[in-house]
Amino acid sequence: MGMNLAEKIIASHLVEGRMVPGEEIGIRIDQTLTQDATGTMAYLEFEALGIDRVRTKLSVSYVDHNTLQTGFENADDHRFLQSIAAKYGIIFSRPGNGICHQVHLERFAAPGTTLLGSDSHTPTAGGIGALAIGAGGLEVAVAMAGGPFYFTMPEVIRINLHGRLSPWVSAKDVILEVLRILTVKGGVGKIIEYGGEGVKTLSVPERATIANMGAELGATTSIFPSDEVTLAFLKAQGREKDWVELLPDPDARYSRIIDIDLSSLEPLVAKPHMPDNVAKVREVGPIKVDQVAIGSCTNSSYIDLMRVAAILKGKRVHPEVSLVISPGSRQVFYLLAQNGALADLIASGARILECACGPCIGMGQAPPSGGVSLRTFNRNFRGRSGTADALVYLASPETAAATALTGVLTDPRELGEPISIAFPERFPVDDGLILYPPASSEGVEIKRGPNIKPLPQAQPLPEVISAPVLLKVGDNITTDDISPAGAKYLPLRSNIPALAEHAFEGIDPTFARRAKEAGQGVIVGGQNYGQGSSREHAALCPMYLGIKAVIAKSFARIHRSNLINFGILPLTFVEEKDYDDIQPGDQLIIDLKDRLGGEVLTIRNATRGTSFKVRHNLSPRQKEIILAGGLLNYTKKKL
Ligand code: MIC
Ligand code: SF4
Repeated sequence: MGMNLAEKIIASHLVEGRMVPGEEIGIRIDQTLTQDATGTMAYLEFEALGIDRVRTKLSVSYVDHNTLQTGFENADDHRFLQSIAAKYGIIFSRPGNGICHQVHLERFAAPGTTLLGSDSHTPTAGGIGALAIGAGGLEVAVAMAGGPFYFTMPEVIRINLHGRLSPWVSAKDVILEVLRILTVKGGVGKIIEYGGEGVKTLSVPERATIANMGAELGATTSIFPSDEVTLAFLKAQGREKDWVELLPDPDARYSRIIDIDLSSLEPLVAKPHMPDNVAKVREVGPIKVDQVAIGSCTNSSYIDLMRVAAILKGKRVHPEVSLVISPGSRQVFYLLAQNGALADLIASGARILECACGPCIGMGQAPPSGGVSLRTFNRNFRGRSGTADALVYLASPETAAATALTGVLTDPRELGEPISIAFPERFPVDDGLILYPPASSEGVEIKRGPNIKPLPQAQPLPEVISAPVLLKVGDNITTDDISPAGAKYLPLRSNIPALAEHAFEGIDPTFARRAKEAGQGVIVGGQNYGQGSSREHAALCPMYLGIKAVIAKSFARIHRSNLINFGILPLTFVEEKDYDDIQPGDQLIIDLKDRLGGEVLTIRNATRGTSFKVRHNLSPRQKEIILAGGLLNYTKKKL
């Protein structure tokens, strides 16, 4: 039987399990990436594993999230990361070099390889034909130590792209259409594989835009074939040696096939506050916009920003719009400066930011109170912009640039004659901000500032959990809800005691205090609990506050693994209606005396005198992890 792309890469990296959807498998990881906001924790965890050098083919540590240095914290983190990279044989991408996913695509990602990254948008590299998966920092640390990465073998959905995009419609509109069809839960437990003759009309960065936002579908990853277009991109980066052709077999099988006619798409927008709340720009109409933000790992490639520059050339940003632009990488930024496009952007009145995540993660440029912000980013969760009551819309760079000129949401097709940007045959390659580690780590000293706090230790679960429901939340709770992002919190990513004070702050500001008073607690959630980022802080902070279990209708993949890795039990309701009968404050008794032997557990609600059933769905390996008190303890025993 023929194999699809995902199966081909998994088969060539499989170390444990069978490639049967729903079964746990372990694969060998060729490359890893981290960014600073998750990296500090990942490297503390790597250190705790006690290995002297990374065992992957290539591991890169990027600094792109916390680049605002308003205090010593982020600067200390950067210095720690640089020194620990040198110590353990990791490549270090200095602040200013760009956003991890964009730089990785340009300089390191390769078709047919596996990449594990401590960031949920790691699947961006699926645009080049890599099997790229986002995970918690600890899982990336284990992969750096040479351990396999374990996950549930997903189903593979095929999306056939037909025809070609009309003028003014771009890759962002393709993925917004997929989000409209599948929703933010539609990709859970799935890999999205793109194919069809329409793929040939998309460059690698355009494919990467589509793969990037597969994270918003909840997908394990997204992947494109590696073809002549991939080869041309790698050649332009001076990396043709990394190319291999990678196509699915003609008789490959898929669990579902979706057809999208590229020529029928028009400019789309995701309305507040979810990336799947998609509508046609022309139908939403000319709402007034206060801020336009262009950049992020989704849409800040050379082609994206050249199109923006061409739209803005000779024109002026609307007086009531603040337009901010962050180039995705130093390579892109340099090219724009070299060919004059940067001058067009500056002349138009755009505010140029550095090559980093910036406003995407709330590091500066919060919109005004109650304001409308149109962004080329991938997430518009409530509060993520830094302004609690802002309304954030997501759209393509073309729609964003058109809107910056008019001050109201504008369909770029109104701009008239289409623009065409040629893809450079050769990018200016300068890896000057990429530091390779010394051959030997002897004498390399790890520099720890006062913001680098020791790793909190997970405790093995008690025989009986008797704990109150500290919080009951609804569907689609994000990791931003659990452990907020933004300029106030990111500097605390290596300081769990301080960060934990802010857990669930936007939902219930008394949560941290109540949790500490109770000593032990349970959280009750709805569907897709923990969607969004890979930050393990969303598990570490609750663990630090004494949370022992989360009972939800369903979980997002990365967050569920993070809970297990830090010794918190993720449980799902057997009957979803039991969710309705639990109230905050109820005392729950979870008996674990049979050490999770049975698949189904009965939980007693001592406050109401009732009982209900939950499932743990843990693989034998995950059971051992939880019972050992988390992945770190478990791995140390195995190494
Ligand atoms: C995000 O987009 O939310 C982040 C910041 O990149 C996160 C990682 C983090 O929280 O550090 C992600 O998506 O994994
Ligand atoms: Fe950075 Fe935003 Fe991409 Fe996350 S989604 S990696 S914060 S640019």
